[in-house]
Amino acid sequence: EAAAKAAAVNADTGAPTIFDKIISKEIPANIVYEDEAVLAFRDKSPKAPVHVLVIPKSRDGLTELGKAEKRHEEILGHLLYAANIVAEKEGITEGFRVVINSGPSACQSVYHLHLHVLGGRQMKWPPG
Ligand code: DGP
Repeated sequence: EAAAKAAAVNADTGAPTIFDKIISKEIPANIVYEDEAVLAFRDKSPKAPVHVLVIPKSRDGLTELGKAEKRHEEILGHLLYAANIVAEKEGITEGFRVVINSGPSACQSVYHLHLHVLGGRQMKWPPG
């Protein structure tokens, strides 16, 4: 099954990810918001009419949320606040969802912490 396959294939190795190349603008991304600490860009495989990823520009050990330490509190708050700025900019104020997949069992595939901001359609609960 898909989750088991992802768990087998993807694990946190600490290696650089594709997001480093997006941050350095080496590969293009459709950027919707940026400030000194975070970058928000459209997911290349959108799961909703609005699907934006919000990432810290400096990974600083935050390969996944499960690796968060006390020193990351400020950037974690900054990311969540930026998610709301993205939602406002995208006009999905009637409702949106923020998702963080942490680790293989959650199907995380890119090991640079990222928030998914999803909206523009009715969401279902519980997620799969
Ligand atoms: P996750 O499964 O939570 O690790 O989500 C990773 C997301 O990253 C996934 O929805 C697809 C997206 N993604 C992967 N590579 C790229 C890329 O090169 N560009 C963009 N825009 N999104 C990417």
